Amino acid sequence: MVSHRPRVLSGIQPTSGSFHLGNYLGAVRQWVSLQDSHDAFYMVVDLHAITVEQEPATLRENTRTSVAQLLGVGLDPERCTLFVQSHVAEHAQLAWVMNCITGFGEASRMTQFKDKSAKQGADRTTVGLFTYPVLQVADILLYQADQVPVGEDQRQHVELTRDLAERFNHRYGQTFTVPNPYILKETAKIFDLQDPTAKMSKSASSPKGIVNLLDEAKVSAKKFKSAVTDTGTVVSFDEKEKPGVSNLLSIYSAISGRTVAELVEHFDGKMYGALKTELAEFFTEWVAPIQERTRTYLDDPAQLDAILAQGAEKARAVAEQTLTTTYDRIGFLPAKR
Ligand code: ATP
Ligand code: LTN
Repeated sequence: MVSHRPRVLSGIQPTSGSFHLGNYLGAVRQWVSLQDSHDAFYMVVDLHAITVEQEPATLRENTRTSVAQLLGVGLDPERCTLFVQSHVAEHAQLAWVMNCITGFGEASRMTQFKDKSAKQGADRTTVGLFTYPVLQVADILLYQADQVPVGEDQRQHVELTRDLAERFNHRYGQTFTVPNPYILKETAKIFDLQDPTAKMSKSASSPKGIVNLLDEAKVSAKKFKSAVTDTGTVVSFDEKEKPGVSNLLSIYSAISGRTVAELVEHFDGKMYGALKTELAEFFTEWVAPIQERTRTYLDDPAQLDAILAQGAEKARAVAEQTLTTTYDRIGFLPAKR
């Protein structure tokens, strides 16, 4: 069937045993809702994960858990193409081509690379980490994606994708769709519960401010209850003056579907403690079915493998076409078999 729906593509790294609320609210939740309106391609980006050191058994396990969680939060393999990046060889192949049209200075300006490499130190930073945004460019362009649902921290990488697509098209003729970022303002950046000026991140120094979807609900409830809040007592939304309370309100609003204004009214006359306790309770109920469904998928590895095999096949069909055209445009001889 020829699809006329716009295409979306996104990816998430299997670098941890669980997604956190930032991953879910910033990106994955949009993946779920876009399945119905868009031709959707979603992948677990294991090639990206090895840009920092990974233990093979852990990588394998985290990849499976990532896929199971994506299904657990509502991705439906009948309505989207769900696959693992390394199952489609074209990602690495197109990445090489993209590396060859990327300026060294241009790549050096990527803030995520600068942050991560500064944290790790030069000796532990790999060339793979340096060129990781270019692999992401290839991920997106291979599928001719119109939109890329991600959190705010990925905006620069989508900008790079646009620049490289335009550059290639200009040099070699129209080949790639120039994509747009799809970033929802309300949840573009979820903050750490202990340091509400820093983004919630898998690689944060302390786990206390990170709410993981697969943690025991009791553990997460405790994290909400001990979230750092601000001076004052009135529950109101003010990201500058009250970053802690505002972050909790954003989270509560996003998972409950109630607007921030409604919540502020609801907490009128109550203190911060009431917000934390209620959010902890709401989260506990909300996360239970997600955990349950994730467990069901993890308990059936054969089904998971079958879903991934089907996903990779659908993804390859698109990726092969784009790579063949790209190779031809560049001037590579066609491989006769
Ligand atoms: P790391 O800290 O190791 O970079 P991460 O926690 O940022 O990892 P990724 O796998 O890099 O997780 O991100 C997956 C998706 O989640 C991306 O689209 C990213 O923009 C989004 N995301 C990550 N953290 C947040 C956050 N705190 N708020 C909103 N979106 C986020
Ligand atoms: N770099 C992204 C993950 C990622 C991605 C992609 C996102 C890899 N390839 C393609 C969107 C489209 C990150 O979350 N760190």
